[in-house]
Amino acid sequence: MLDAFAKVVSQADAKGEFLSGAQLDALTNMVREGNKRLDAVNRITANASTIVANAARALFEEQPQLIQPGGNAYTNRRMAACLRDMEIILRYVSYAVLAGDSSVLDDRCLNGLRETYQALGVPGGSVAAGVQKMKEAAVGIVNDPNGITKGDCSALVSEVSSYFDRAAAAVG
Ligand code: PEB
Repeated sequence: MLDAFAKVVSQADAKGEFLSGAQLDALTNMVREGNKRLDAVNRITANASTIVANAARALFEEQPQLIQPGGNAYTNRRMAACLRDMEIILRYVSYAVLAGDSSVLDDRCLNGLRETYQALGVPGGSVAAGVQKMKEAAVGIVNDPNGITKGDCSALVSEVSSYFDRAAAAVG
């Protein structure tokens, strides 16, 4: 599990080199923009249950077969497992946003997840659709101009989006 700092250190160390100017510039920028990142993590974290519930509701509206008899979210047990899975994925995305690196998401959540879903008979494409809906909700919340100092969050938002895309691609 790496963060943006540990990542460049391990890359430089593997080559036996000092950190490059470009690497230091990128990290300096990350520190300078750090409050935006923390605000984004804070907003995703504070709204996690809303993000999960709304995404799940939208997913079941779009794919009602999931909640019909024989569907993969039919019965309370499976519904609970599904909501829990979405929450787990969102939690690891929030860690990746904080770390500025996807390795925590990759190593602890996505690694082997496709195979797990195949073994369980859970449709990965539907999980991916649910993750995309969480992305839309999270981006909307991160970009909400209310109650926050206005600034350019486009780079951060595209980074946040990339972690959701990564999760969706890992199972879809
Ligand atoms: C992954 N999900 C399920 C299981 C596991 C995971 C290991 C089997 C064990 C169990 O049921 O608890 N666990 C989960 C995860 C990590 C982890 C992400 C990462 C660290 O440790 N059903 C649907 C939707 C989808 C869904 C498409 C979006 O209709 C999910 C939610 N996951 C789902 C369901 C089950 C499951 C288990 C329904 C139960 C499957 C079953 O027992 O039939």
